[in-house]
Amino acid sequence: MPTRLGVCNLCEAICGLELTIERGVVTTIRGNPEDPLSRGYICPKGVSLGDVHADPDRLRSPVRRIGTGADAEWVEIGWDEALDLVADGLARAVNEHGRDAVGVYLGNPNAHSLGSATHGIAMVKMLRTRNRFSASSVDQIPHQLVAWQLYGHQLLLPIPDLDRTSYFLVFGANPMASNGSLMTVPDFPNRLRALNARGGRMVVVDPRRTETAKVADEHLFVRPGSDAVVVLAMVRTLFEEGLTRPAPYVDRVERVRELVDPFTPEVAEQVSGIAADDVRRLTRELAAADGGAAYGRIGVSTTGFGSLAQWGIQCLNILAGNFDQPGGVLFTEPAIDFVARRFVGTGHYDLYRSRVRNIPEYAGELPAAVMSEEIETSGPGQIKAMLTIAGNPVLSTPDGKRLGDAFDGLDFMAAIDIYLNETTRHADVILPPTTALERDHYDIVFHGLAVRNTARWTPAPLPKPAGALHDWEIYRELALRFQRRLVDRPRLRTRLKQRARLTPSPRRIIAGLLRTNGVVSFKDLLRHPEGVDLGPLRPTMPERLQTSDHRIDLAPDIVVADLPRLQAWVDDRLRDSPDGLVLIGRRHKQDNNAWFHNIERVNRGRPRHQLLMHPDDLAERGIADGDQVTVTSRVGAVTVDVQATDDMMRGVVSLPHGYGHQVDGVRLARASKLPGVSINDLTDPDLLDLSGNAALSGVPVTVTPA
Ligand SMILES: Nc1nc2c(c(=O)[nH]1)N[C@H]1C(S)=C(S)[C@@H](COP(=O)(O)OP(=O)(O)OC[C@H]3O[C@@H](n4cnc5c(=O)[nH]c(N)nc54)[C@H](O)[C@@H]3O)O[C@H]1N2
Ligand SMILES: Nc1nc2c(c(=O)[nH]1)N[C@H]1C(S)=C(S)[C@@H](COP(=O)(O)OP(=O)(O)OC[C@H]3O[C@@H](n4cnc5c(=O)[nH]c(N)nc54)[C@H](O)[C@@H]3O)O[C@H]1N2
Ligand code: SF4
Ligand SMILES: [Mo]
Repeated sequence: MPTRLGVCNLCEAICGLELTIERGVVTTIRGNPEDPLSRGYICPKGVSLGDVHADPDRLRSPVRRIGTGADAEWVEIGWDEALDLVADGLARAVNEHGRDAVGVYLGNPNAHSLGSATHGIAMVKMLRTRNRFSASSVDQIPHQLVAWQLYGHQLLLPIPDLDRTSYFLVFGANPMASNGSLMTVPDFPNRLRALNARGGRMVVVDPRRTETAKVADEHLFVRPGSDAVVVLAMVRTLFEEGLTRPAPYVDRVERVRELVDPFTPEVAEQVSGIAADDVRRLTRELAAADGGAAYGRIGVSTTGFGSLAQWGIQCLNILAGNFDQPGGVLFTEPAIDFVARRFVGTGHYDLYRSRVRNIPEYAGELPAAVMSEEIETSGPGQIKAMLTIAGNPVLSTPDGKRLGDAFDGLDFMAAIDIYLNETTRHADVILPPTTALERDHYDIVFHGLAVRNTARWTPAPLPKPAGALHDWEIYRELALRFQRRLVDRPRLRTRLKQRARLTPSPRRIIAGLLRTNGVVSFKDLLRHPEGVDLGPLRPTMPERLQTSDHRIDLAPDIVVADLPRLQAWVDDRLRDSPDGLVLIGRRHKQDNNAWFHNIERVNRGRPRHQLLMHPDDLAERGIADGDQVTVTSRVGAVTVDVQATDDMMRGVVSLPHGYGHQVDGVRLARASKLPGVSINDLTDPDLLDLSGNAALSGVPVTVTPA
C-alpha cells in the first residue's frame, strides 16, 4: 500500500504522520515513529485529518452569496471572478473611506500554514490598515508583550525543558487535552511518564481538576483571574527566603523586590483560595529543584491580569535560577530563526489606539474585543469592509453574537476559509484554499517553540486538485489585484519590492532561508522527510537576547505600570469577597477550537458540551445534574445542559469554547447536529488585560434553572 509522510498542522504539537493513500483517498493515518520530535505520537484529531480532505461539506471552489440570512443561497463561481470581486470590494472601501476602512481578522490556522507565514503577512501589510485583528488577542498577547519587554523580541519565549526538568509547575494549561501551547510537546503523556520515572514532579494550578491535574503529583484549585497575585507572592517568597539567584545580565532585581512586597502569601490566599503555606512551599520546591520550570498558559493569559501573571512567571524562573538552564526554561535554536531574522517585528505598544474605545495597539494589532464597535460606529476610520482569514471570530471572540450582527452591516465582507460557518456565512464571497494535506509544510513557528530542536520539510502528501489554489497563491493574487484598484497606490519602487516578495513559492523561500542559516540544508531535509534532530535545548544567554544592551530589565515600565490596577483589584476583593459564580473555558482532546465539529470520527461518544458545575453550587440553586440552565453574563444569556462534577472549584463553572453551531436556524454543514452553545456569547469585550488581550476567563455569570 502506498504510504506518504505528512504532518498534522491542527495544533502546536506538529506531529509527524504516515498516511496510507489509495487512489487519491487517505485510508489510514498513523503517527510516524521515525519523527525525532513526535516519535510516533498521534491524537484522535490527527487520525481524522483525511476526513477533512474528504469532507463533502468542505468548500472546493469559491462561492458567492445571493440573498441574506436564512434565505441566502451560495453560488459557485470561478477563481478569476471571485478574486476580482474581493479585490473590488476591499479596494472600493479604501478608495471611498480611507485605508482603515478595511478590517482583517487572522484566525488560528494561519499559525499552522507555511503560506500564511511566507505570503499572508505580506498581503496583510499591503492592506495598510490599522484595523488588524487576530486570534492572538484572545490568546497569547500577554506572553508576547512580556517577552518583548524582557528579552527584546515578542517571540523569544523561554520553553520548559520538559524532557529534563525535575519540577514542572503549570498554571492554567491542560496539555493532556491541548498537547501543549507555546511549548510544542507532542506525546505529552509519555514525556510526563518519563518525568515521573526520573523522580520528577508536576504540580498543576487550575480552577478545574483537569485531565492534566488528574495525572499530576499535586493539583491546587485557584480562583480564576487571581494567578498574578499567587505568582507575585511566590516571587516575594523567593526574596524573603533568600532563594534568588539571578544571572549577572539581569537588571533591576531590587526594584522587583519592592514592587512585589505588597503581595504576601496571605493576600494571595485570600484572593486565590491557595493556602499561604502552599504558596511558600511551591516556591521552595521550585527553587530547590535541580532543573525546575514554571509555565503558564492560556488560563492565565486570558485573564484581566494576564501580562502581570506572565511577567511574574518569568521573574520566578529567572530569580529561582531556572532560566537558561537545562531542565529549566530555555530558548530554542531553530534552523530558521524567526526571531533573529525578524520574520515578525520585535514588538511595540501604544503607537496608536483604537478609534472608539481608545485601546492601545499591540504590535500593529488592535484587540479582537474592539472589532464589533469599530464596525458599528460610524465616522472616519470605520470598518466598511472585512476580510477574515482562517478564523471563526463569531464563535471565538468575546460577544461573538454581536460581531455576527455587525458583519451584516458591512458594505462588503470576504473570507478565506474552507467551510461555510458562523462567520463566513456573513461574507459576500468565500475563497477556499487547498487543505493541509495538499500543501508543502515547514513549521517556521512551532519548531521555534518546541521542547527539542528539530527541523522537517514535508512535501504535500496529496496532489493539488486541478483548478484549486494554495492559500499563498490566493494571498498573492488578492494583494496584487487589490493594489491595482487603489487610487492612492504606494510608489513604484515599493510596489516592485512587494511583488518580488510575493513571487517565489514557500518552498523556494524555505530553501533560501535554510541556505543562509547554515544549520541544516534543504537537501538534508529532503533526504530525511521524517525530520532532522538538532538536539536538546541549550543555554544561549546572554548572546541570544534581542535587547539592545543584551541585558534583561526585570522591571519593565509598561508591565509594572499595571501593578496599581492589580492592587486595586486585590483591595476590592479583600473588602468584600465576591461570592458570585465565574465562568471559565475548557478544551477537549477531540475538539479543535471552533471547527472540526462536523468530523464524525471525533464527535461520536458521550456529549461534552455541558456546563460543568460543582454539586454544592447546583444544590444551592435547586438545580439537578442534567437539568437545563440559563447562564447569564453582562452581555448575554445561553441555555445549556448542566453536569454536576466536583472536578470544578466551588464558585466556578466551565463551558468549552468553539461550540454553538446552530445560528439563527441556519444549518451549517453537519456541525449543526452537535449540541452546545457558544461560551463567547457570554464573554465580555469590556474585560481586557493591559495588553488588550481578552479576559475570557473569570467572567461573572449567574446560573438559574431554564
Ligand atoms: N472563551 C474562549 N474563547 C476562545 C478561547 C478560549 O479558550 N475560550 N481560545 C481562543 C484561542 S486560544 C484561539 S487560537 C481562538 C481560535 O479561534 P479562531 O481564530 O476563530 O480559529 P478557529 O476556531 O481555529 O477557526 C478556524 C477557521 O479556519 C478555517 N480553516 C481550517 N483550516 C483552514 C485552512 O487550512 N485554511 C483556511 N483558510 N481556513 C482554514 C475553519 O473552517 C475555521 O473557520 O479562539 C479563542 N477563543
Ligand atoms: N484538543 C485541542 N487542543 C488544542 C486546541 C483545541 O481547541 N483542542 N487549541 C489549541 C490552541 S489554539 C491553544 S491556544 C492551546 C491552549 O492550550 P492550553 O493553555 O493548555 O489550553 P486549555 O486546555 O484551554 O487550558 C487552559 C486551562 O486553564 C484553566 N484556567 C481557566 N482560568 C484559569 C485561571 O484563571 N487560572 C488558572 N490557573 N487556570 C485557569 C482551565 O481550566 C484550563 O484547564 O491549545 C491548542 N491545542
Ligand atoms: S496532537 Fe493531535 S492535533 Fe495536535 S499535531 Fe498531534 S495529531 Fe495533530
Ligand atoms: Mo490559540
